[in-house]
Amino acid sequence: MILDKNQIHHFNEKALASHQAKWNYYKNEIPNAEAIVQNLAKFNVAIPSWALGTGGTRFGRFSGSGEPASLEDKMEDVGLLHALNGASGAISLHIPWDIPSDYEAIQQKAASLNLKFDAVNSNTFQDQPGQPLSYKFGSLQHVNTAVRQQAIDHNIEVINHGVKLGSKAITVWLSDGSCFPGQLNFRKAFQNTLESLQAIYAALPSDWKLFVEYKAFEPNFYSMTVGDWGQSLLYANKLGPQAYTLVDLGHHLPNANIEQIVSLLLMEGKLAGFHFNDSKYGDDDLTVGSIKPYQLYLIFNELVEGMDARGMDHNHDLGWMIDASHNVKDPLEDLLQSVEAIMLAYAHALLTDRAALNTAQDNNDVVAAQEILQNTFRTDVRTLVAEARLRNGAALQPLQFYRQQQVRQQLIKDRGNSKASGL
Ligand code: RM4
Ligand code: MN
Ligand code: MN
Repeated sequence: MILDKNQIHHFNEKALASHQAKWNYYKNEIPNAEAIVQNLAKFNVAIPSWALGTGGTRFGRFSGSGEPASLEDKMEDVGLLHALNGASGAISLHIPWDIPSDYEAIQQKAASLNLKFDAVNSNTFQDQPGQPLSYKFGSLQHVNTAVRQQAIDHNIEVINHGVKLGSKAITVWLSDGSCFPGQLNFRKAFQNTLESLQAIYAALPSDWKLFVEYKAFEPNFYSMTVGDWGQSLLYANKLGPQAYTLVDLGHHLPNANIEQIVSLLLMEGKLAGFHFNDSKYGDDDLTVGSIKPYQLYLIFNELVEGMDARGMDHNHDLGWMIDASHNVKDPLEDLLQSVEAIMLAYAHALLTDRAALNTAQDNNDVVAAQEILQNTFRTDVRTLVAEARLRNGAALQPLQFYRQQQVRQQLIKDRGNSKASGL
């Protein structure tokens, strides 16, 4: 389903007068409102192909309807999101779930939907039908060289798919680890993983990046071989300048200070980017900003501060992606909420009075520092985000548009009860 931009335009007209009144107020109220809107209008967050279908848990999966069944459908769904919010102009593919049959046709489709291909993802956390060797006891860490080689070859194949689509990065997330004390020799598992990653790194085109994603636990419950940012950074540093640490918000132990982790990774020039989601207990994959919006702002505050300190381009120099999968929501509605939450946090970070915060920090004025952050967070920036959408020709109120125009019902009509492939 391809959205007609005139429909969006028509829809916006009804909300325009009220929006203009708010924008006129906020552009006088907020000192750098215009600059913030310009930054927001340039910002894009990639959508992972596996977030477009209803996810499941190990207890079951309650599929939705009208879900995308093919890569083409998935791209159309992201195209829909991008038309609605003007900030979802990239899709991230997972191999082997999304192997294109005709690269040229896929590239043309991407161009027609105004989409780019974000990082490609490898999958050595499942066994695929017909796969000769099993990943039950790990992939890049495996005690058997042949299993490691199979996993290396898969990652190189993923890079080759990505090259043909114009991706510029591969994300390696490993489920490797152990479930019981004594199962693994930690040092050997690390060394095997490092050597395997080195073989993958050697196959990287010179303008590519390799993202090493860490996760504290699950599916292994005693040790994870890339378990935290320290281990990921060890690999990234040993691999070389094209390797970076990728932060997935849900991959930390509860209460981890993610904003501090981000700040130091940026300082070292080793932050790859983000997988956004939110969590209450673990890797819950809840909607970003739905549980801890203040933490999301604090993270963005460090991101903007650190990127500006290094003269980095906010939109291009880090990888921004959502990584979530839901059981109880329409995935497209959820993704609209996700992008909105990210844009709000980014707007708040841009709004933060950096000079005043520096002064407060230099004077040990704890109260002033806290006031600056909390006043910023309590400022309503929704109108700025809407204004950025309007300038991009997107919908002033994406979710309302989606519901009023009955987009899901239309998708069900077009696709029937199809269920997304992937997770
Ligand atoms: C994992 C991890 C990866 C993604 C898979 C589907 O939990 O976050 O980024 O490849 O899920
Ligand atoms: Mn992730
Ligand atoms: Mn995850």
